[in-house]
Amino acid sequence: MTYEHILFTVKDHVATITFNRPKALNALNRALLAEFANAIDQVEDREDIHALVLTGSGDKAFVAGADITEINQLDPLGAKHFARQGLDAINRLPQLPIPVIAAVNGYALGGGSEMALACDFIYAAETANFGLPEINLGIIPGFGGTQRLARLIGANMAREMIYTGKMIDATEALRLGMVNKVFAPEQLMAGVMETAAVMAQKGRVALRAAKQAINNGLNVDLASGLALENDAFALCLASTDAREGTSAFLEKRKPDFKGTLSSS
Ligand code: DAK
Repeated sequence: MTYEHILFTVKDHVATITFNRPKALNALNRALLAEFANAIDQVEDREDIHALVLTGSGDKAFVAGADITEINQLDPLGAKHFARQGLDAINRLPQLPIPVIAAVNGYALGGGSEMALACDFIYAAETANFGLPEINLGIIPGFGGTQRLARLIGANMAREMIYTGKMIDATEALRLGMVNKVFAPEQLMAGVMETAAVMAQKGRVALRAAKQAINNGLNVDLASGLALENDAFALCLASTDAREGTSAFLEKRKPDFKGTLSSS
């Protein structure tokens, strides 16, 4: 597939998807979402990709939401199709076996905030703004915002943001725990890539196990979550990486992780 609305690059085991409709502040239209889904397929299939970064083109926006021109034309059936297309793609981010960082370089509004919230964590430029302004359009967040925002920053702060549609800046997002780190705009990608590179050197089996244990554990009670962790831990010990990591420590050398199970 040739991409028109996104850029897809891979360097040093880190893939970057850049939403690339700067004239529309990188708004998510159907064509972009189809390309995004295709790029996620590639990320899932390629074992040489150990981390994924999402960001936006230009210095103004990460993603200013779903494309309002398209929403304006949606009938209920079209809305269902649009929702499925967007939700399928966005919901795959927490399921990917590798860490996903949102590098929020400007406006992350509506579907843009929801895209960032589906990532493992968010780094932001000082100039970033977050919001779920759907209420101003007579709709509600439809790509998971009511659920993921409330789980991340608490129901009351999520209610205030969603009921008022007001934006918050990067400093406030950091205070609320929505964002992990804030950077000067020109430092953002370097900061993101530094963390992505650290994660990319770890064993794939352990990274995947940690991600699944955290994400699946958040949806269940503590005892069930601890049982999930236990299973995930056992899986790590079936990997060559666990033997390599512990041997490397004892032999005082750097581990060389292969990301495979012992039997493969
Ligand atoms: N869609 C389409 N075009 C957009 C856009 C968007 N979301 N946001 C900005 N643009 C376009 C503007 O129309 C303008 O185009 P031209 O007039 O130059 O042709 C260009 O980008 C630059 O924007 P502005 O001139 O407005 O720039 P400003 O700096 O003055 O303002 C702004 C920046 C981000 C504050 C403003 O553009 C703005 O408020 N944008 C809209 C933000 C918004 O409301 N986003 C939420 C969209 S609703 C669903 C599931 C999910 C969703 C929908 C359905 N289903 C379950 C069916 C998701 C909904 C949303 O995300």
